[in-house]
Amino acid sequence: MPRKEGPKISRRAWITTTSGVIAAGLVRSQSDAIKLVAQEVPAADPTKVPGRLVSELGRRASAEQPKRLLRAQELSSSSRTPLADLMGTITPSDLHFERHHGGIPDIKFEDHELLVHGMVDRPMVFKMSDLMRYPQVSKVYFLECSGNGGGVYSQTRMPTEVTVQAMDGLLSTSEWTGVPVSTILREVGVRRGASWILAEGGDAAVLSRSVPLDKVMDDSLLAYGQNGERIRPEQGYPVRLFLPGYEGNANVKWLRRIEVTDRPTHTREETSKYTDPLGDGTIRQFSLMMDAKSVITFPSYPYVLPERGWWEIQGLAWSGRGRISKVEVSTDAGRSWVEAALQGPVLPKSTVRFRHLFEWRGRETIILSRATDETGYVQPTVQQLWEARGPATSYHQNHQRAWKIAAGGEVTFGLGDMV
Ligand SMILES: Nc1nc2c(c(=O)[nH]1)N[C@H]1C(S)=C(S)[C@@H](COP(=O)(O)O)O[C@H]1N2
Ligand SMILES: [Mo]
Repeated sequence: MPRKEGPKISRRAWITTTSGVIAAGLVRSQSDAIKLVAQEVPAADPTKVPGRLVSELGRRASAEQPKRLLRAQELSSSSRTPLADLMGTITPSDLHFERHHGGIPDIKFEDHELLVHGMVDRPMVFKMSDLMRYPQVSKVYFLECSGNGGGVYSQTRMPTEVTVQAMDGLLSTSEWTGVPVSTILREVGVRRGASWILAEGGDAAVLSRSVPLDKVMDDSLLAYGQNGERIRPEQGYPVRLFLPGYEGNANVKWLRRIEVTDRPTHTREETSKYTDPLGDGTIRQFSLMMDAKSVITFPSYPYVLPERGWWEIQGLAWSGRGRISKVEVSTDAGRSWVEAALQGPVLPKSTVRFRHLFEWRGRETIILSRATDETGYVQPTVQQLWEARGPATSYHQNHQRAWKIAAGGEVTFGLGDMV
């Protein structure tokens, strides 16, 4: 191992410094000494030098620096989770994908207010301290933007050098903590005849969406916690609406108002956008459910299989309708399928990791995955999706993905070979 030249620190200097006596001229403070030892002698046997001491906040190993992939167009911006770099199912909070229509507002926890009104007996304003007094729940759920997978390719443009992150990185999974919306709606008393709510965000986009009351009363949360700490500003601090299994857009962040109504409000986000033209002149509206989907994260572009032999295909599967019941994998371009192992626990409306060991014999092939959920819904092929939905829509692209493995081991996006 080549060693970096640097100021020499003797064992004696270190010991003297940590005991509180400053070694003359060598280091100025105890923390400097810790830094010097850690940085200047990287190749030393770690059992022969003292290690770094405690810190208030943890950090990643310097060689492990996964990053979100950014896109920004004026005020509209997004960042994508590096799915292929992660393990298990939980997304580290600083790698959760983001989608902001008007940037991230700077909201103070103490100042934030949530107004709940409309068809209710007692309109109320809740401070965060009020919301936090209600019994809280914590649940693991995925969140996916309905634009995930759209935009990267189309029927006429099928690039091969696409990463999982660029294609499907608008997907993350967290443990969300909050109070069920049903608790708060019982508090204000929903009037007979009410059937929808309008949820409104306190950001520069004032993003607002209509949600059926049934869904809201079923399993929706006012989420103020994410993976054990308060929700991040990017995810809607101090509180967001969380609708398990529903398209990302309806999960209104920085939530400031809920209006109980007897019809959908037809906001901008559910008329000009987040609707799916079906190609026959009609348009699908309120396509809120995220249908079952799976992606192979390994092997995927830009990975190169270094040698033939046994490799474990891995990926993620999820469904907004409930649990994933099985994931099948094909290693021969969809001619035959085998059931992959699911790495439990298999939670409803959450991601599950699947694995399948396959022997790569050094021949060109295409690998695919196909998820089925507990309702019997099967992830469609891209042809089935285009037939049902037409070519114009870029939302809800949940069809099977394909990776092509070349004879040399190079892995590229293989959907172009499947259509
Ligand atoms: N108030 C508000 N809520 C919002 C948005 C927004 O821009 N403003 N973006 C929506 C979209 S399109 C998605 S996909 C999700 C993204 O949530 P995340 O940034 O926590 O991943 O939030 C939704 N909620
Ligand atoms: Mo989104």
